[in-house]
Amino acid sequence: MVTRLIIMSDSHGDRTIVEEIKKRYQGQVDAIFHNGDSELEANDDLWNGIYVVKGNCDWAAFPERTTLDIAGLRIAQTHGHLYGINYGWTRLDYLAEEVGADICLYGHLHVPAADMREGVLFINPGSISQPRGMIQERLYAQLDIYPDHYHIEFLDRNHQTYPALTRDLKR
Ligand SMILES: [Mn+2]
Repeated sequence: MVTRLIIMSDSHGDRTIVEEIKKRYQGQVDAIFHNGDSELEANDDLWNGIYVVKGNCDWAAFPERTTLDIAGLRIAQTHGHLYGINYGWTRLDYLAEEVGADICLYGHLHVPAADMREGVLFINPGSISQPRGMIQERLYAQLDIYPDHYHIEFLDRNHQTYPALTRDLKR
């Protein structure tokens, strides 16, 4: 059995794409995540079925981080600004260690990334609305969890894979 997670972030007021991704995947995957900076209300029905955290641009009362156990793995989720991700890994590494995370989901940088660090998989899905840096594509991430490895793809707003970013990482 493969466990599949859908991860998005930094939609910055673009409610339509969040709703579209939710409609596409709800009931089809094991969990859907939004890593903050939605700039939407916390009581929006949209969030039923999405794990969401608070970004630096959010005013609504989202949690600053979540922890979720799924398929025998512990997933930590936070936007990243409170853990200094602009400046390095130290504090996010410490969060992952503190909560015993196998997977740590974050955002904030608007740059897609998948990194295995000290046995923890860190995923930034990039921004679904406002990309920054070298890859000027609006993206979200799909993580497939196999018994021995992770398969990560990043998809664009037309749900097409951005092949250069596809990764297989040993668990
Ligand atoms: Mn942002």
